[in-house]
Amino acid sequence: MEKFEHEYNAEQIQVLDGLEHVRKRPGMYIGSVSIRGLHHLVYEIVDNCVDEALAGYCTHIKIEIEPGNIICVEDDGRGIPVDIHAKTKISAAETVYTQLNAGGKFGGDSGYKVSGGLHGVGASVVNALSTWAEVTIQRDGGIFQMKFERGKTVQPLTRIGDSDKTGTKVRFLADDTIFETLEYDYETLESRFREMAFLTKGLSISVEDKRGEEVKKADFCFEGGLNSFVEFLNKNKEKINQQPIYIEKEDGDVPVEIAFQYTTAYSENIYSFVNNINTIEGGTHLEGFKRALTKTFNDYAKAHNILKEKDGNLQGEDIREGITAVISVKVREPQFEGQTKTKLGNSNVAGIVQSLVNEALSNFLEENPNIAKAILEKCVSASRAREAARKARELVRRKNALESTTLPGKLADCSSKVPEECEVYIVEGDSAGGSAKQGRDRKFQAILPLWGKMLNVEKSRADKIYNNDKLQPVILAVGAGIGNDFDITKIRYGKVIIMADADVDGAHIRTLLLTFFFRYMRPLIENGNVFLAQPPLYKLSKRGMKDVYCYTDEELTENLNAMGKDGVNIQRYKGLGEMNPEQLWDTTMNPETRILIQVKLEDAMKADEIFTILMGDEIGPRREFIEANAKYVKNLDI
Ligand code: 0RA
Repeated sequence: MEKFEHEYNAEQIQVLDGLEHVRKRPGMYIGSVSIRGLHHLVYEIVDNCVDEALAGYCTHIKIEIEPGNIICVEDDGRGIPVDIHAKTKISAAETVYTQLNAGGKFGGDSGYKVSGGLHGVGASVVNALSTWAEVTIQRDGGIFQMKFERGKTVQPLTRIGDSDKTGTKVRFLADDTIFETLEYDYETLESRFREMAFLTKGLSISVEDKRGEEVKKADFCFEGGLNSFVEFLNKNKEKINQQPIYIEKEDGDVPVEIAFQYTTAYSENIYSFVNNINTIEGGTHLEGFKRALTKTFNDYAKAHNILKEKDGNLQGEDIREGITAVISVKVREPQFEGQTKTKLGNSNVAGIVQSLVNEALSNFLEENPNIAKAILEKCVSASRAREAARKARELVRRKNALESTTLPGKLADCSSKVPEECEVYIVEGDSAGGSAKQGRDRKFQAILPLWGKMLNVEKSRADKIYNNDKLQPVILAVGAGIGNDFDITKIRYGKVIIMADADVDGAHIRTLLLTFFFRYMRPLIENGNVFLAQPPLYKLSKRGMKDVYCYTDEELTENLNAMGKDGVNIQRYKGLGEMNPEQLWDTTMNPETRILIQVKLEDAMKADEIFTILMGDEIGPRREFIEANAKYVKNLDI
């Protein structure tokens, strides 16, 4: 067996400093040391394989989560080069794994390696943040292996056998002294790999979770690329055009792939990617797409007399109602801007995307007049609804101006006017509302009781929503408008807390309100202002002891074992209304003792899917979802 030369020169010492810095400030390299950062390690390694696929040399990537949370990623690419690197005097492969930013120099010649954002930090960062890592390379007729501990080489690249295959395999164990948890979430990884497979047409990605007794696995390979992606996103929706409209073209050195399809839903679902990174804040590629849609549909509608000259133009939002679209561009030197560095700034991309979409869409509309008509009918009625919504909103404004108050009558407001310290409890039902009003701390807690049947916004347009007597109080109480006009800086409360019973009706109200916030006040969720109150399920009382409240069945069992079962009275709370004001304060509203669940938006795509399933028209998917998730439901009262 041959060993590669391994010596430490000045350059090597710098390398060690670099990796030391990664371990000191991991957040700078991978965003955080939470589960997000942990998952990022895997994406980082898989991204390198995807680059090899984009360069045309890799067709299959296999990811395994082994028992003990060891990650194994294997590809069938050319294998990382094993020859001695002239400058560092160590093998190219070891350089890639130990030198910060070496990835760029060795990262294949796909040329689209990302330099901004969190991505592209490379294998060396993963190595630095791992208790150990082991890389096995097959190429040039041999099998080569190297090993590391916390980023430091413990076995330089060594030839360990012969092989006529090529490829790279990486195994690593993330460092538990750095990460909050090592427990990978299979579902999160799976959906990211599905997304990667959609974004790289024809690439096969398989993932397997071998940690538990029940092995979970999935294989992804989509010859249809983004076409398949859009079909997947729309699987539970009613389509207007049965086949997505598909564009794949390269212009000015910028490869563009776009697919979009109209559904009968009212929401707009557009996802955009640059170099396979989800650009959550959008940017120039998205702007170009939107401009092309607005212009092409307006031109077509005018030319075919669907819109008369005297009618104004359709607005962009009318034309995007019910659309599902995925836009993917590859940009050599992307500039990422915005708060989370996920907004594309390169201005030339807008024009490139716009002209490609203009051309492809106008051809499509000319060739498919029936589909064009169906889509435009929907746009026109969206436009009418928007106009009606504007009038409804003005009416609300004027009425409030006359009554010289903008607050709903049912709201029991708090005395403080400092939004950061104020909270509003949205409470279902009469008696619970009464208890909450008496039990609260009126300095900073406001109560808004809701009565009767709540509107399902998934099945209604904006005009109906403004006019709805159940939602209007919520809109006015929050005080920041709605839809495109929603202005997070105007919110009147830092916490908007939904307080509903722990039964099916309560769950229904919660879901209806969350759907409303998700579709019409999304920044409120994104900004972390929405919470769910957690009322207790049981009260245990025993003579001579303080009452104990239990919030889960596990807690009940635990406490019964602590207290001893004899002489304990167990009261099961069916609803909030069964608690007196003092109990409600103690258990659910007192910031010192209550449990609040913050509603987070981890994944807009997943959220859209769930709201569509739960609140949309189709019954089959809803039943499947409920059956599949029944095991998570703890307190089902039927
Ligand atoms: C640069 C050059 C060559 C291969 C790779 C990079 C490569 C990197 C990774 C990372 C994970 N899997 C990978 N597979 C390949 C090969 C250049 C040549 O053979 O001429």
